[in-house]
Amino acid sequence: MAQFKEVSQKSKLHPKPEGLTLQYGTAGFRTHAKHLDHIMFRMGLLATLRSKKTKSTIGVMVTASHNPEEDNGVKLIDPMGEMVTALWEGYATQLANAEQDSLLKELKDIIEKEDINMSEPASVYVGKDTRPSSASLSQAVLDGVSSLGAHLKLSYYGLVTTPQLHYMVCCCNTHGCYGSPTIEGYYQKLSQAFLQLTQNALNRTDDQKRLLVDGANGIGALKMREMEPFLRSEMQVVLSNDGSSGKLNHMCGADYVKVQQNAPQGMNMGVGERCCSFDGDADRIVYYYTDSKGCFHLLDGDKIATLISTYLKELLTQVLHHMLMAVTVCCTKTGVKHLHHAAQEYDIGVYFEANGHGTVLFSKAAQKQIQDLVKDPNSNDERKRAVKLLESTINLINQTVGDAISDMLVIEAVLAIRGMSAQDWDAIYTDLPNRQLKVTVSDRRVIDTTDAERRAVSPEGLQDTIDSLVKKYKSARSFVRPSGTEDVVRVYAEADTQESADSLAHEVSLAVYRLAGGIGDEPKPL
Ligand code: G16
Repeated sequence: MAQFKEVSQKSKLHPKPEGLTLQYGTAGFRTHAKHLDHIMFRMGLLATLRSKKTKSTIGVMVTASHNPEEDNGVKLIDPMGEMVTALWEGYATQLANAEQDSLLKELKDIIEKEDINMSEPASVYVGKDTRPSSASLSQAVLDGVSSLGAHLKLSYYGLVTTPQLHYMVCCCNTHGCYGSPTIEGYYQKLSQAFLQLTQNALNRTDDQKRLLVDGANGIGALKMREMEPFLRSEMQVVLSNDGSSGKLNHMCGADYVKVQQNAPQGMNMGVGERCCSFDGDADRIVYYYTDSKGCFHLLDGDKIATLISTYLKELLTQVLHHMLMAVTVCCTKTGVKHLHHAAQEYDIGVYFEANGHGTVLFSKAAQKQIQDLVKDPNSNDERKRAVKLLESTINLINQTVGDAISDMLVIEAVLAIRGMSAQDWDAIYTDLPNRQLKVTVSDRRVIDTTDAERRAVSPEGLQDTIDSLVKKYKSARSFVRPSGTEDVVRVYAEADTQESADSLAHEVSLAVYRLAGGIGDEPKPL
């Protein structure tokens, strides 16, 4: 076939370094950018196959999100804007690791297994973040897509946030039902919903509308600037780390703030002022403020989930007063794809990782019920208001994936409607002092976990050691798990005081280092 001939020729321009193997991880392939050219080309091929198979538009995003600037990565976006299925993650790994001379064989194997009709048309949307390597790597994706070229619609969006690409893929495949599949359509949909919601907040001063935003020196900063005019004067954004000078994610961004429990560089925080940080591709957000004693307070994904779910519960109580409403808490493995699937099991699923990655899902039935209630002539004023608020909240949320800009607007609207400050929000509950550390080991896969990654089943003896260390401290817990995006093991510890949490985290890190093949220097006390 002519198509395969072209693949064969073009793939020589994107050769695979012999012996290099990579795994499609928590959020796609992610490693140093210099290892990724062949991966990008091949993911272009795979996205085209996935599009032919599903008869839908598929997205390919070139980004490494929170990772350092030298890294890069790629992930595929399925038709409804969700992460690609586990089966296709397997194909991605299979294709990525095929040596140069067996690439066509592996490609044909996938076509055969999936019974793909190669004369079907294909449509692929490609986007990239602001990393220096993203320009040439996204070109490699485009080469891959176009080499399987017949009946192809290839749309290259250039610089976009990851959630914007998810949104556009979903809009395209729902034929505009979810919104208009353009960046402008995204700004319009979200800003209209935001302006409708904030109409319900009376007499806000300019100070109350003010939000300090750390753009992580990434794409989120650019897109926030683009969006500002759409928000009229209902939000006063003070942007720092906007990419004009600093390095991506360096001493700034959501991951830095969450892990360091400290303000990013370059942000001038007044006492009690609301601040937030995006990550490198703007799919995560954390909030924070400092109190009058100069003490830093983090409002992470757990706090965001609490704020949004208590707000939704309040509205639903006003709308459904006589009906039973249960709030269930469910834990999954790390990775939004796991949380997303769990959230889909409910009428309304609010999911957030502590690192600030999350969104809210409304089932079709729940959305239909809310739409019917909007039209119900028998509603009293309180109920009408609550239903309208719910409707606008649904429109403001990017249900395809966690989205820093959308989440930020939801949080700002909820705080405004409820007349809450950052301190009021923080007071909903008190976090135990905690600490997160990383340990480098020679092969992080030696750590295997169970119970939503809360217990380690291998290497032998590690969990027993953790259990006995935890017993030494008050109100303590500690978990270890291999990262899905970096070559490290993550350690989490909490206890009654910061000192205890730090000491437990250090002791557990040492246990990981000793029992799981640590490399480099032994972890030092904090
Ligand atoms: C990705 C995933 C998240 C996950 C994060 C960190 O986020 O989408 O679900 O929490 O990686 O994973 P880990 O701690 O295993 O390295 P992002 O924002 O980096 O794409």
